[in-house]
Amino acid sequence: MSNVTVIGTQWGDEGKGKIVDWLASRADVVVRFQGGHNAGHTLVVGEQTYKLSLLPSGLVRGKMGVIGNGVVVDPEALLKEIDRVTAQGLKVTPDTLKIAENAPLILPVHGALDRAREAARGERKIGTTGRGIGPAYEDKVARRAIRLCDLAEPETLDWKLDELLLHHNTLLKGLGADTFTKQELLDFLNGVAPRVLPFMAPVWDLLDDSRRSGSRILFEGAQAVMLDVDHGTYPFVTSSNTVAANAGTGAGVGPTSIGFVLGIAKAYTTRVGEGPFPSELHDQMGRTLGERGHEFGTVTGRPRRCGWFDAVLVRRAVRVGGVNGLALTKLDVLDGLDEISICVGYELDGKKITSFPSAPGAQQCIRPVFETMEGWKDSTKGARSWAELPAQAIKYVRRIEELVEAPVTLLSTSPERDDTILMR
Ligand code: 2SA
Ligand code: MG
Repeated sequence: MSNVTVIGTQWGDEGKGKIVDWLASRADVVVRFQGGHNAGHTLVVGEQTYKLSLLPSGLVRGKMGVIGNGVVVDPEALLKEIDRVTAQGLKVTPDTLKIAENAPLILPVHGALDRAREAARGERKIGTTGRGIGPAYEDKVARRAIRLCDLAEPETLDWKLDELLLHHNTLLKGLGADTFTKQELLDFLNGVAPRVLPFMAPVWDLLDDSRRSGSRILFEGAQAVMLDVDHGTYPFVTSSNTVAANAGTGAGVGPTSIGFVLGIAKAYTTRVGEGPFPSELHDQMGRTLGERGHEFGTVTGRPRRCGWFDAVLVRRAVRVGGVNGLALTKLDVLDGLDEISICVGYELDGKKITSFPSAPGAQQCIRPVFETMEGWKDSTKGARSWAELPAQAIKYVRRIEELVEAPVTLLSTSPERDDTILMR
């Protein structure tokens, strides 16, 4: 295996954690390149279940974990997560975890602003995780972020925080929320610095060395293409680029290092938070998928909205995301259903369309056009070879490949790492 980049092709929670874990055993370095602790990756290893938010999944397999500059790092959340997984028996040390010097930090003001804005939006809320992700990325682009390397120059924090607070306190006041003092933030930063700084490293340099020495790098995406700030269902998106191209920018490597792009797709569709979801099921079938698939957010515990597989959206994700092959997950959730539908197009103002519109108004009012297939009675759960799959399940997988115009290269049949079928 050369380098691999894993991205979600729907709205997140496609089961990236398990696939990344499966691939991590074949990689040397695992790199996060965007997002922050809004991600939630569940890894089941024997009796242990690890819930990771910010840490690269490879740490669970004893591989080096890298947090790239494209990630926004909440130092407090990072330390809590390190403590939690350490208590579960993992070793997270400055030798096994490296964090980019130029990674922007999430400060308590960011979470406060995120939540105050969401409350003020009322009905029009985005449904963010409330973790300060958006405001932290805004500060990066506005050139007022505090970055990890700034902790090593504490004398500069004073004026940097003045500039940052001028902006944030004005907004917080306008929203009727509590403001912050410079001293509070200084105490926060000086408090975390001694524990966080040892993980700081020139990640770009280290990854370039890895590449030259033939080490295999796995880039671990968070969220998904439909949540990409450019290509997703804007404004109901996260604040980073989730497409594979950003693995280069967000880690400090060139585009040729990204390797094979593996898109993860769930055999049906889920979404947490607000925003358009054409194939959503508001009936008993939607609830059945949610119950069988245990569809609750890893980070926030929010119930996920459920619907049929939307081939139009995944085809878009394949094309803009740069996907070479798909890993299809949670097929077993569909076991035993009489009929299964796939969204193959939409209707807008009485006309059939085969592409997802860009304008939010049109995205909200399109209606799905479904194609329905016969289901299968036998179980696919835990299948480890193609031959163990019911004929109808194979037909379903083949139809998805045709519709999304990408091969299914991996099939995941349970949360267990070894219940994975390599198709080609
Ligand atoms: P944010 O907090 O600014 O990134 O939220 C903006 C939108 O992005 C969505 N989003 C997510 N969707 C699915 N899974 C995510 N991570 C957690 C998980 C979610 C959880 O993997 O389970 O625990 O609830 C994730 N992170 C962000 C979010 O719902 C908004 O629509
Ligand atoms: Mg998740």
